[in-house]
Amino acid sequence: MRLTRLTAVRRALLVGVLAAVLAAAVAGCGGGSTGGKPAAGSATGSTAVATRGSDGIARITIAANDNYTFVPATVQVSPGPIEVTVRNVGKVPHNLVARGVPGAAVDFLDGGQSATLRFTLAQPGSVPFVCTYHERMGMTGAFVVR
Ligand SMILES: [Cu+2]
Repeated sequence: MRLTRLTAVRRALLVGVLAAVLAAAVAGCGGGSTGGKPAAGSATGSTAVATRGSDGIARITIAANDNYTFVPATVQVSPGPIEVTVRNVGKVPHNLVARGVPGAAVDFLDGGQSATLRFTLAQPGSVPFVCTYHERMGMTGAFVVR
């Protein structure tokens, strides 16, 4: 039915706008912006620092959204253990896999779901992470270890 279809399109657009607003709000709250150096391949590049707690573990929450971006897309962290919470703030399922790091993978998350994983980034350098389902749409990011 035509009317239903239009409503669905409107809803999809609204969800997209909300996701964009939310992404902007998250980026604004992070306070970790380093002056507009977007991550490669990300239209809405954002940077945050994973601060290390008194227990020696760095923590960060990464949102995955319906714009097929991670927020933040770039996570700066010192070498050592890191606990990453991935939250799907949209409706499209996403995962997160850090390349070449054993155990650094969050399986498929449906909209509204989140998962936390802990792994170690021992060596300085850049460790890319992707949503394996949307990597080709630019849904990528990186841990910058230094
Ligand atoms: Cu995805």
